[in-house]
Amino acid sequence: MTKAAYLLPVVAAALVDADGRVLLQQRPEGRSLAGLWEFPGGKVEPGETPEAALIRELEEELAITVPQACLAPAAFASAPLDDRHLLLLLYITRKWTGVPRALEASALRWVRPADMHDLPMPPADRPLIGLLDALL
Ligand code: 523
Repeated sequence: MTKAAYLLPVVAAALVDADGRVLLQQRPEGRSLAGLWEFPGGKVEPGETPEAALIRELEEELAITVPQACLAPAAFASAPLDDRHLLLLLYITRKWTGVPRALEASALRWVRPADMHDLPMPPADRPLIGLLDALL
């Protein structure tokens, strides 16, 4: 029997500032996709809703709090990951409390969507740039 397709759900946020720039974080050394600039987020754990997972990840990674009502589902993209498919769900938010700090990433950067094309980004994040460019 062929192996069933296995989707790995991952949630991420486009945090948008007053100038229309979006926060990207650089994946640290020693992790998969090290050095690439990603939308902050992570895996949805078993039993978690995607929104709860994203709120948790943003607290763990950036020390910010995002109210669930401020998370707008925006787009999704997929990319092969080993023998699975990563399914990346992107939410846009313009409201949070706290100042983002790189608790897990090696660096943070506010970037205009048009300038993201020049940055190395994970394969699932890259297709989402065009949407942000059109929306922001
Ligand atoms: N991505 C990804 N884009 C993106 C995020 C937040 C995550 O492509 N914006 C990928 C990177 C990993 C997987 O999704 O392959 C899980 O992300 P994360 O940050 O939870 O991964 P790690 O580093 O905790 O787990 P490993 O992949 O095992 O290193």
